[in-house]
Amino acid sequence: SDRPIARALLSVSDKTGLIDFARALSERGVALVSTGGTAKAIAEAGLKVDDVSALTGFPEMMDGRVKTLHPKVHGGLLAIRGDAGHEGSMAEHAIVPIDLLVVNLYPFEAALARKADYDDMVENIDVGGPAMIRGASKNHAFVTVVVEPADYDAVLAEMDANGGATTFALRKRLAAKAFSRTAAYDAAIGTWLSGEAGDETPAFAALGGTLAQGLRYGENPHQRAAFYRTAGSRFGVATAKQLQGKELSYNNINDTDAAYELAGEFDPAKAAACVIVKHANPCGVAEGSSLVEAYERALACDPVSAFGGIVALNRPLDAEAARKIVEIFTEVIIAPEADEEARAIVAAKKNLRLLVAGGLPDPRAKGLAVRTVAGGFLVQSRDDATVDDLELKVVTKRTPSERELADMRFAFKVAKHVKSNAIVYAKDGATVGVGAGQMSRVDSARIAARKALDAAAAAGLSEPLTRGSVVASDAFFPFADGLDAAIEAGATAVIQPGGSVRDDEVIARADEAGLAMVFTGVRHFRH
Ligand code: 93A
Repeated sequence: SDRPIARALLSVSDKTGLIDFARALSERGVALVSTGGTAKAIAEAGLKVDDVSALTGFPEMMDGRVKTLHPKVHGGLLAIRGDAGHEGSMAEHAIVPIDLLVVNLYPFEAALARKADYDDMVENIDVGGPAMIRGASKNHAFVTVVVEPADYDAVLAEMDANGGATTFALRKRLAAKAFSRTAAYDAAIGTWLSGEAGDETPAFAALGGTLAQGLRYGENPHQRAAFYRTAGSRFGVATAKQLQGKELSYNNINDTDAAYELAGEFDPAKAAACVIVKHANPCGVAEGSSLVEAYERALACDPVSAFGGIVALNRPLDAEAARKIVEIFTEVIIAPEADEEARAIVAAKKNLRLLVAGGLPDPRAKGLAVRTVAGGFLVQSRDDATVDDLELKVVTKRTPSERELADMRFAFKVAKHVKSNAIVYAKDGATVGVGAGQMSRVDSARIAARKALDAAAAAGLSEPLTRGSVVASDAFFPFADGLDAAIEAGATAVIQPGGSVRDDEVIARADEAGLAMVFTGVRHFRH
């Protein structure tokens, strides 16, 4: 069971709230041990505190570089309580348990912000603090670790509610925060020193990952770049094995990721699926009874853009599909696997990169999506919503047919992976027009329809391929004009999130034109 906190070690650079916290601990019978400056501040407030040098039997030395780096400190933090061996070592070496560690680190980030000189920066690298934080955090089964004043009250509140002890739940949460803190701290140091050393590569790693591949350059030749793999990767481009072809470029990897993530939306047990991507947007997506059929239908959507594209498949590459794909210039093929015959066919194209990922990406998997902004970064959970899990609400007089419903689901899956504003026309499990990345939704709708006209002309058809199609929109139509473009193109059904203040207008327009429309209630912005 949780043991009452009997001894706390406090060592803080930021002394905000320190005295109140130390007093509160003291009042609860907790013995206080502290490093130089912290002990001085506590003693000056009239509280009883022991110097850490009394505990270690060593003076703080080397300008404070060595003050807590001692087995009496680390043993007290790391010992497993109740373990005969550990307790024996404690007894033998007169090590006392430390139940609460309160540390905030040398202000390295603040020194960075005030552009401190090199030596000052180096002196602001805390070593003993992170070591204690990591020890206490590892031993969170017994030890409470606090790395910022904002958590002082939570500790006191739990102590009061639990006879002087904290709960395992709080200790675990605080330990998680503590490891994140030391990681961010070291990342800041690594980034600064990388800049000083004139090589950003270690700084990239400091973002959290292991180097998967050095890259010749980034999005453009004057940018440096590298590819990192993060722990616990799902199946995807980072886990893929390149069987052949030229070295992957930064843009290849980015596009391959876009393509394969979309391929993962389609259950291989239900149908074969093929995605063709250019500049991180799908220019053709289709299902089929075989991969080759899926590929040919995907290609038909926009054969001009597909040139030099990335092809992603949801089933192992077979010979028939491989033979067809190599007919036009393709940068990358990615699939869960590739059979021997398919590999041999692709091998005839020396430059063509063939990647096998070992499995399909799981669209429902949890994960983080990160992007940088000037001076910081944005983090969000990945878009793990899939239309298969959503309840579709019919909002028009007409209910969609089964065929329309299937196409709407298909189109909405594709729209999720198209840069906003996204408009996707689909028919019989294949895209027939994709409008991506426009600043107005109506432009995306028009562009998608025009591309469908081009594809029809190229195929020698008199009718645009959007006739009798369904249309998906990644976000609601703010005005009825976006719908007008779809009606004009010949769409018969619409899938969209809904939620516009003008939904009534949009629904009325759909009813007028005899369209069926469903709302998903979920938006798929992608920027
Ligand atoms: O120079 S250190 O890396 N060496 C140490 O052994 C050590 N132990 C604690 N820095 C060390 N600390 C840090 O000192 C703490 O992380 C805290 O930021 C600071 C508190 O020092 P003082 O109590 O003297 O103000």
